[in-house]
Amino acid sequence: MSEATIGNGEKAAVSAAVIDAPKEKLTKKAITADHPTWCPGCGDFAVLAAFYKVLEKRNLDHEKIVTLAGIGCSSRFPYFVNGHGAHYIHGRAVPLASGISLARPDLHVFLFGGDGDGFSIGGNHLDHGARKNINMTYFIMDNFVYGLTKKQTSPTSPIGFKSKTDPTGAIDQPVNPMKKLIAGGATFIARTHAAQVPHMIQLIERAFDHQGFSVIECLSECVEFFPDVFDPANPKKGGSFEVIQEKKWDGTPEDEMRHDVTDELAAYKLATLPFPGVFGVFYETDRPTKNSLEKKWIETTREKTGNPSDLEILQKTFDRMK
Ligand SMILES: Cc1ncc(C[n+]2csc(CCOP(=O)(O)OP(=O)(O)O)c2C)c(N)n1
Ligand code: SF4
Ligand SMILES: [Mg+2]
Repeated sequence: MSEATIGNGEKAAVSAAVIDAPKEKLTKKAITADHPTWCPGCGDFAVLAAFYKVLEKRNLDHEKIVTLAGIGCSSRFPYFVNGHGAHYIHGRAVPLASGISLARPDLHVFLFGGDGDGFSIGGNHLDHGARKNINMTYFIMDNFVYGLTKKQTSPTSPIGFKSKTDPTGAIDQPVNPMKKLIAGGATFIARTHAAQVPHMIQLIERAFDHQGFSVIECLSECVEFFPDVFDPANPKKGGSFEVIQEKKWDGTPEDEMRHDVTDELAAYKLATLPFPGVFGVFYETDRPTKNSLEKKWIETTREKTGNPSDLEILQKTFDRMK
């Protein structure tokens, strides 16, 4: 027997055989769960394929993968990934993911959801996850409609969109996800398209490598209730997929024109481009995560109180409640 560190820093006795076992390669077969129940042609299939690819490529420890979601077609995502996961309350996935990320910083927390889940009922939670810079990778499948509930106007539906809630056409100004995320304080903000699998993979990997609240908005077509809406950004359907050229800091005159991802105002300017806009990383900055700040605070507090164990703290709390 030997010792291993568990979540709260305490030591647990584990069999040496478990520690020394060679790590098995993470295969697509191992991470695939149920057969996806999306409509044939739904953009979300491509997102799932891209995600599988990232997990395989990064060969993450299988037992450390967590996928979470709210409610919606897109939020069914965790069902299709063989790992820890939860399909949670509509709009409340960010708080759930925040708790898991803060309590178990050793886990890889991936959050998935739709435009309704993230920008409507969950819009407030999105802002707070962003400003607190809680470490997670949040992938929003934006189809400009409520798909699961069969075609209601969503916060990203364009003005004029006819739906069950706006039979004569939407009249409200849509949310601009990039602007919302910049203003909210997210530290990694990017945009992609479900018809661009290599681009999605690249962005998921960058978001995963980023320490903090990283969010990707992905235009993912609902073929059932808003077909063809993203064709203007799909070269296979006559559109153009314009990728942000990031600064290389190589001192060349062309570099002057390229985008500085650390420049918040430049990111905001990109976000004002008319639909379908541009794709890639809009903004990335380094700011301490709540995970690291909280860890420091917990350690300092523990030191001041004689380094009690979790069990002792719990016992004291119960004693106080008596
Ligand atoms: C508290 C609550 N309100 C409303 C609903 C009904 N509801 C379920 S999914 C959904 C919208 C889903 O839209 P979106 O997040 O865009 O996901 P999509 O289905 O388009 O992928 C709504 C309103 C619910 N399940 N719970
Ligand atoms: S209703 Fe739309 S979003 Fe839902 S599975 Fe079907 S195509 Fe996808
Ligand atoms: Mg939607």
